[in-house]
Amino acid sequence: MTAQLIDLQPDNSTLLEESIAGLKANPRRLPCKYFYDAEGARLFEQICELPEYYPTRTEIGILKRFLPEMARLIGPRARVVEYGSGEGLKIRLLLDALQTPAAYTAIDISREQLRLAASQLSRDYPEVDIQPVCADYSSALDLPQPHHAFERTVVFFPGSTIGNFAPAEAVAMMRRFAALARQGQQPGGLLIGVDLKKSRQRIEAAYNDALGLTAKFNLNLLRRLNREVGANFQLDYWQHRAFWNERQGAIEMHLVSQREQVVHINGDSFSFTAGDSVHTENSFKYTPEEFIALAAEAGFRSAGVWTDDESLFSVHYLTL
Ligand code: AVJ
Repeated sequence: MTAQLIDLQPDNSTLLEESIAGLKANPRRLPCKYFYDAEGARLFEQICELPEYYPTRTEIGILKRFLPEMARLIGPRARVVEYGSGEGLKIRLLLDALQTPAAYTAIDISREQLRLAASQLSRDYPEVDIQPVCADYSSALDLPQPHHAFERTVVFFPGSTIGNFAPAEAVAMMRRFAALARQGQQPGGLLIGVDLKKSRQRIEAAYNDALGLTAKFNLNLLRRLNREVGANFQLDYWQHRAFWNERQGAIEMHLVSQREQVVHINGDSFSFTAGDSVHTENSFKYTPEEFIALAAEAGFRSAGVWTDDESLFSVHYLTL
């Protein structure tokens, strides 16, 4: 039986308010968490299959190779809490490797994708207490307690989604993970995927794919604002731009206005000239040492770091 989905999802008024605040800010920005409407979630799944987009397949390779070792470090009867569960593919690898996992809380902002993933997991893992929670996890959440007894809590945050948060926000978020990892009879930990620094060429190719799916994914945010909050963006007046910002250690995605134009959203109007940009996403990359230092600020210490043969991506296990 599928557990009832707990819906803490913000409504359209939050989307409207945050978007207007971002477009009034200098520099202009829109929150990347809003990429993931049904269409955006579908486009992101397709991005993960692209030859240029190395993170997903590389992380899955690392998990497949090293999960037995990771699972030994985690220990038996764990409750797993995943932030940004998406399609629910990676959690299967983790549940398969863990010794008698007790419960799985899946948190995601994309409601229909979450509902589908949770029902498939409940069917395939009947002995695990599956709890889908639809929410924006960028601020603190009240999570449900599992129905099953568990020994420790492990937070699972794969995909390098931590890179979408600026370092200070990433520390704040990991402090919340640390508090969660203290729940249970034994101290738990954080299993987290982190994209590694590498050549500009390799990173920029991953965010400027030849098929143009990343551009579509970026532009879909404007389409969503048109549909859900009555904005009137003209999609063909905007262009996708992604570049590696060496100083920040992040790839930046922007939408660049191709001409002079005015956009209306709910009584506000926004003027753009050709070349004006709206910053839609940061994706920070870290060396293992940089990330261990960041996690230490949140109270974690490194229990293991695994990478692939090309040193493209890393998975860390951090304990309290
Ligand atoms: C959601 C963090 C995995 O930053 O690489 C993919 C999203 N943006 N292509 C990333 C994304 C553009 C992505 N993560």
